[in-house]
Amino acid sequence: MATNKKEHPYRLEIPILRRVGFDESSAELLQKAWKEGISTEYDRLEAQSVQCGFGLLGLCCRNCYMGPCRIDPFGEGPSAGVCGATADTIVARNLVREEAGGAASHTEHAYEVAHVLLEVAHGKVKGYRITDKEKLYRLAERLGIDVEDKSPEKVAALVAEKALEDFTRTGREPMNWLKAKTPRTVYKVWEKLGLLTSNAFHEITNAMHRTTMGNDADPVNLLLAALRLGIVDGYAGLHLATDLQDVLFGTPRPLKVLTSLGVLKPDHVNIAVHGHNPLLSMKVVEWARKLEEEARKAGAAGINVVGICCTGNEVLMRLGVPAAAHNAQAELAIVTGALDAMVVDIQCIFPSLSQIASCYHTKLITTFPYAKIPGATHIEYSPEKADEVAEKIVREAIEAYKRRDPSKVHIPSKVQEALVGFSVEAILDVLRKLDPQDPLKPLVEVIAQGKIKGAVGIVGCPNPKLRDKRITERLAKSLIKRDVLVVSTGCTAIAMAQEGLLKPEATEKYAGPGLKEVLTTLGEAAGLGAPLPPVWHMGSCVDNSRIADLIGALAEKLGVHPSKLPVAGSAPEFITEKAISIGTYFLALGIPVHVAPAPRIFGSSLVAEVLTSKLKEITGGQLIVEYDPEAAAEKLYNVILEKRKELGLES
Ligand code: BF8
Ligand code: SF4
Repeated sequence: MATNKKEHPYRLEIPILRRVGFDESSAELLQKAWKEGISTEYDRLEAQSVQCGFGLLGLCCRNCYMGPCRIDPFGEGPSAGVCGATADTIVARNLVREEAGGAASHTEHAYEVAHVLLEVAHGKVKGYRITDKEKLYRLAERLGIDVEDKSPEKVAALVAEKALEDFTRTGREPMNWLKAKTPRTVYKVWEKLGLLTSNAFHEITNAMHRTTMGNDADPVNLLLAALRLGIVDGYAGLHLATDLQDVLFGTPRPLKVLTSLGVLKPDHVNIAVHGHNPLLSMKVVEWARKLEEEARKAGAAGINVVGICCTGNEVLMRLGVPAAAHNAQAELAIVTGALDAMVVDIQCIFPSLSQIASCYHTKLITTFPYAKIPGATHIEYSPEKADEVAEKIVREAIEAYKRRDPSKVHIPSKVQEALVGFSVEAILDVLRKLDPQDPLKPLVEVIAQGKIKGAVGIVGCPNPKLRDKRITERLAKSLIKRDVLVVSTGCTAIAMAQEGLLKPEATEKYAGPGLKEVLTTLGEAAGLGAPLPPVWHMGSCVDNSRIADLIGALAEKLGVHPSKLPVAGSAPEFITEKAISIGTYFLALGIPVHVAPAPRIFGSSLVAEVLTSKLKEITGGQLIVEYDPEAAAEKLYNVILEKRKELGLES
């Protein structure tokens, strides 16, 4: 059993844990973990303190074996690496490498989905089908495909080929998705800057190449490469994944769902799907439904699939599968002792899960050939074997259920309701009730009238370094109070759902008067009999593409560059390299982006200056770093007011 001998500040009584800032369920389970001698991410974080100052500033380079080299931020020690690389070069190179990691994650995810769509179109893979034909045809038209008289399969094949072209193109033609989905005003800016990328995989390879020892030492040139990676992440990652997943699995529509760790059921076989790729999680849900009877034979009341992280969001948004946990609660989901299997695919899966699962009867099942964890059971997924694999996984869970020790079970009682499923299509459906011909018009009007001041996308992860401050929830509340609409994706959406911010009641409780009025009108139009919630859940992290689509639609409608709109982004507790590349995509689009913790750029005054200030004149984007939620809300609000003023709108 994993123990941590050191006494830890988190090892406190539940009331104190709550007072420190943990949500009720996490507090209960942290204390259970402590009593059982299990170390969690918070213990390991403590063991890592104090974290390296060179690393935090981005001033450490390990890119060759003359190093590792470090630059002294105080100017007393070395000012260059052995090769002569300066702080500016090292910081910029490190940023590019982080983004290459992020963009590689999203693009490979999208690439795999594109392959499956092609195989489905050719009838080679039987486990999947084309679900949203309307979206498929719309997408095809946007990509310039002639769809007339073509079957869905034929169109799907052509769309999938267009997608795969964005990873294989040898010429300099811009990526298909970039051409199809970039707002015209943005496209022109990028064209001038030489940012129209052609081949996503080549761009990532080039990023690794140019940052090796003895290549690109020009920090400004490296920052342009960073923007290119953001654009690759945006189109060949986020947009491509969302679009094709909607085609295969359906575009989300509003759904009432349950969230929080309390969605685990004491009398059911509990299976958590964790990771990112819906190719697997959708199948697990399907097979759980098929094998209910077997679960009953094993003495359970049924099978309860719950979601964790982004693949959880995928099945939450499309099937209403309850979202049990965000990333910072994944370990705690096992600590409940009630989880029979946790099945994981790719990304954001802590290796610690294996060690914690070994303290219980929980089966940790890895499925992707490039994401294995020592101690886990590996059942390898492939699109051809999707059904077979999902069936086997569910059977493993039923077997594990028989070994569950009831004396070790503690499921927190709190369950929170939420309204989710705010795809752009779903939002337009609601708006169409107010204006069937011009659905965006009512939205533009309420913004112009100042009833809604603007919108902020609060996205990304919960970071254990900042979790006890609950920046995400506090930032959201503060913005809503100021009549700013919040849209959300990823784990932050789960955290805000747990806080009750995705319920109509939250509008009554937290929204400013203008926002409340608008959400009430929209809720009535939607036939909800209650206001829409003040936070709109738009999906997983790849679904940040939906936010970009909404911004793009508004910008095109008004004929302005997105940087003119009273909108901003925030990743208030981000963790991953993926968050860095998503953030850069939005910076490239011209959107102000708030983040915490500080990205590792502050070791270079040049890089910091460009991203926090000069970029405004280049793409319109601006990086804002702020750890305090109230101050962050104030800064974002001021950015929104400034943009309103520039548009000639009253504040
Ligand atoms: O892609 S929000 S912890 S699960 S990185 Fe990871 Fe962050 Fe969660 Fe989703 Ni996104
Ligand atoms: Fe040091 Fe330069 Fe090698 Fe980096 S590339 S480790 S700065 S010598």
